[in-house]
Amino acid sequence: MKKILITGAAGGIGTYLRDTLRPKYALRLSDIRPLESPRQDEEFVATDITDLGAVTSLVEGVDGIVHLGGISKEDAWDPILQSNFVGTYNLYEAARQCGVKRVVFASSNHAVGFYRRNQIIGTNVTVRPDSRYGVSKAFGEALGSLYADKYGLEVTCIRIGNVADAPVDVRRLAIWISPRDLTQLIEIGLEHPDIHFEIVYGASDNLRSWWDNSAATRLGYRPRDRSEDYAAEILAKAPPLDPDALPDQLQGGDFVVVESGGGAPHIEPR
Ligand code: 15L
Repeated sequence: MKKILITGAAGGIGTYLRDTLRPKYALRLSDIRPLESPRQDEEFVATDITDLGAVTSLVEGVDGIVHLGGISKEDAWDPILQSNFVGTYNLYEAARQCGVKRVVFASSNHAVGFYRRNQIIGTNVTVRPDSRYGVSKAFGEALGSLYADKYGLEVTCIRIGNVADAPVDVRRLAIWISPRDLTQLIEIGLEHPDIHFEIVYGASDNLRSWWDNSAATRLGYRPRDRSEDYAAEILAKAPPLDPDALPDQLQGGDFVVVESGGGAPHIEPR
C-alpha cells in the first residue's frame, strides 16, 4: 500500500478524505490543530507548515502528498502569507528535497472568482483572484508549475468548488463537488501515469457549471454525482439573483465584495 500524506487533515475536506482514501492508501495525517478521533491505522503528526524543517520531516518517506493545509477562506495578509504562501512553498520544497514526486494541491475556485457566471471558463484562462486567499491559491498553482518544470515534480492542482454531501445554495449548484468525485480527482492526481503539471476544476457533473472541465475529462475523470438532482429543492426556496449585485453575478460569490463594501467598479470584461 502506498503511503500518502494529507496536510490540513483536521479540516472539513480532510475529514472526508480520511474515510474515502483509507481503503486504498496508508495515511499520514498532519494539521496544526488536533485531529478529531484519530484511528489506530492513522499516523498523525502535528505540524506547523511554516516551519520548513518540520515539513521536511513530515514529508520524508511518503509516496504522494495531498496538500490541503493552510487557511481556507479570506483573512488578513499576515496569516495568509504565513500559512498559504510560506506553508505551500515549504511543502513543495520539502517534496523536492525528499524526492516525493506526486503532489496534489488543493487550489480553489477563488483563484478565478472575478469571472462572470455567464462565462464558461477553462483552466487555461488568466487567473482572476477575488481575495488574498484566491491569490494564495494562484500562487500555489504557479509554484506547482515551477516545481514540475524545474525539478520534475508531478503536480495536479484542483480548483475546488465547494465540497459537501449536497449543494447548499444556487451558487453551489454550479460549483459543488461530492466527496467521492473529489476523491476520484485526487486519485487521478496520485496515480495517473502521465501527469506533469495539470489544473482541473473540482466539480461534480453539474448542469449549471460555468467551467469547462475537459482537462479533467482528458485524464479520465468521470464524475458520478450531479447537482441537478438537488436543484428543484434549492431553487424553490432561493431568492431571485440580483442583476446589480456582484456576488450574484460573479463566480466567487461573496468573496468578490469582502472589504470593498459591495462596490467593485473596476471589472472589465476579459
Ligand atoms: C473555498 O475555497 C473555501 O475553502 C470554502 O470554504 C468555500 O467558501 C468555497 O470556496 C466556495 O466557494 O463555496
